[in-house]
Amino acid sequence: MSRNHTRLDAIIVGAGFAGLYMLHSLRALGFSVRVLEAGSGVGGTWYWNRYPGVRCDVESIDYSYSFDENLQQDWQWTERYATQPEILRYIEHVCERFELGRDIQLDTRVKEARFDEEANSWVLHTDTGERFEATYCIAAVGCLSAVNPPRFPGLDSFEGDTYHTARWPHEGVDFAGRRVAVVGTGSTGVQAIPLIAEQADQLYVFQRSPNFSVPARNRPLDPELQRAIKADYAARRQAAREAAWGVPNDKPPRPLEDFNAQERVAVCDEGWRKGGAPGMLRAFSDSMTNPEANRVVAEYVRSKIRTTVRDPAVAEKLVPTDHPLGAKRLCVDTNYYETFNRPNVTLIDVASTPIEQITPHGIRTRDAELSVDAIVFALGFDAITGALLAIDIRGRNGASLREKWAAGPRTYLGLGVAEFPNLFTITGPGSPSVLGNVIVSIEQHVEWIAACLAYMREHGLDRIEATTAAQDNWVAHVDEVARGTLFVSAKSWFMGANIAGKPRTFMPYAGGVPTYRRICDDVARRGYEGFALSASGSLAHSPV
Ligand code: NA7
Repeated sequence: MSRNHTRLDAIIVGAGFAGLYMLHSLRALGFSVRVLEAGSGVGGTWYWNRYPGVRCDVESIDYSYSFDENLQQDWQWTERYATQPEILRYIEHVCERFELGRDIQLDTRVKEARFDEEANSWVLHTDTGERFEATYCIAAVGCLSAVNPPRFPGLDSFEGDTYHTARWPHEGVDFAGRRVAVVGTGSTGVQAIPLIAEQADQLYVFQRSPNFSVPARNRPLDPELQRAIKADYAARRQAAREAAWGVPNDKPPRPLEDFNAQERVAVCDEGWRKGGAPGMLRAFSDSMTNPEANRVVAEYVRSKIRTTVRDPAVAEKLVPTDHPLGAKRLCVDTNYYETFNRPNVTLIDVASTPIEQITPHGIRTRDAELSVDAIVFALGFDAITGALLAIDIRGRNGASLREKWAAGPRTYLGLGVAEFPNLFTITGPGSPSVLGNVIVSIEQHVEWIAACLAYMREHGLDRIEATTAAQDNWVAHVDEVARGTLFVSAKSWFMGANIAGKPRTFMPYAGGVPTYRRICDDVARRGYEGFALSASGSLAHSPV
C-alpha cells in the first residue's frame, strides 16, 4: 500500500506534547497510527515559538510527562522554568526514546478532514496533496498555534524587518545597534521585551492594554531539590492532578475572610517573594471568584508596579485597571517592569495614541511617527479554536465545524462533537486546557481517549459520537461555571476577545482539573454516557 492510501486506525493531527503522547499510547495498544505535523520538526508550540526570553511559565519539574517513571527520573531540568530550547530538547528526547519518529510525517499540513459515513472513516487531505484515511481522527492541534497576524495598514510598505514571535527565525535575530518596536504586551511580549531592550539601541513598546505580571524568580534548579522531588515523583504528580490548575500546592490556599488586613499583605508578600503565577493567583482560595479577594491581590501587584517603575507617568500606563488579576492569563516575567527604567526604552500607549499606519520607515501613531529598523509583533493567537477551524472539517451529512461553531465552540467534555463521529479533540474547548498546567490536561485527555478506543475495540464497536443532548448540557454547564468566576469579566483570548469577529464565549472549563477528571472518569465508567457507540459493520478493513 502506498503511504498516501493507507487506511489506519487513527490519524493524529499535530506532533506537540499532545500528539506525541497520543501516538505512544495508541501504538502501545496495537493500533495503527500516523501523526501529521505541519512543522518541519516536532514540538508544536515549542517548535514555533523561539523568540528571545521564551520559556515556560509552569515549573519545569511539573511541565513534563508523568507517564513513564524512567523518563521522569532520567531527564534533568536545569532551570526552575525551562527555556524553549530545553523543552524542545526534552520533546525530541521523548521522540527518540520511544521511537515515535517513524510514525510522524512532518511538513504536512492537514487542510481538510471529511467523515465518510459509509466507510466509517475520516478522509484527510493535506497541503502535500496526499490523502489519508483512518477510523478515528484525533486533533492534537494545540490551543496556541494559530497565529494572530498583524493587519496594520501599510505593513507591506515597511522597509525594515518584521517578525512574529510565534514564527521566529531559527537562526535567531541580532537587534544590536537597531531601533526596534515591539507591538503586544501579553505573556510573550513581557518575556521578550527585557531581552530585546538589552540588545537594541532603542526600543519602543507598543502597549494596547497593560497586563498583570509577576516575577518568575527563575534560577538554576537546585540538584538537591530535583533529587528530593524525584525520590517521590509519583506523589508530586498526584498532587498536580489533584490541584485545581494542575500545579501542586505548597499548602492549600484559604479564603480572604480567613485573614486580617496585615495577614493579607503577608500572604501576597509570600507569593511575590516565591515568584511564579500560582503564588499570586492562589494567594486566596477565592481569588478568582470573590471580587474583593481578587482586588486585594491586584492592588498588591499594582503597588509593586508603581514602586518598581521610576517614572510615575509610565508606571500608571503599566498598571492594569480594566480586568481582574488572572482573568487574562497572568504573565510571569524577569525584569519586565524594571526594563521601563532603561533610558533606551519608551512605552507607547496605543490605547490613547492608536497605531494608524506602518510606514516605510516605522510606525505612525495618532501623535507621532517613530522610525524603527525592525518591528516585532507579539500579537498572540487565535487561541483554542483557531487551529482546529483552520482545517475544513466536515462531519455527518457534510456538516461543517466552522458553521456549527459560528456562534462559539460546542463540544461534549471538550473531547467530542455531536455530528462529528470518531473525531476527538485533545484539550478542546470545554475542557480545562489552558487554565493551568496544560501537560496535566493533555495526559488526562490522551489516557481517556486511549482507554475509550481500547474499550470500543474490545466491545466490537467502531463508531462514537457525542449526543446533541449531552453536548448541549455540557456547553450550558461550562458557561454556568464560567459565570461563577471572574474570568468572564475580561476581554481575554480565553473569551475569544482578541480576534476581531470571533464569538465571545469563555472557552475553557473553569471547574478545575480534578473535578473535570472525575466527570470524564464517571462518563467512561457508565459506558461512555452521553456518547452514542455503535458498530458500523466495516470493522474488517485491511491491516496496514
Ligand atoms: P496575548 O496574551 O494574546 O497578547 C497579545 C498582545 O498583543 C496583547 O498585548 C494585545 O493587546 C496585543 N495586540 C493584539 N492585537 C493588537 C493590535 N492590533 N494592536 C496593538 N496590540 C495588539 O498573546 P501572547 O503571545 O503574549 O501570549 C499567549 C499565551 O501564550 C500566553 O498567555 C501563554 O499562555 C503562552 P490587548 O491585550 O488585546 O489589548
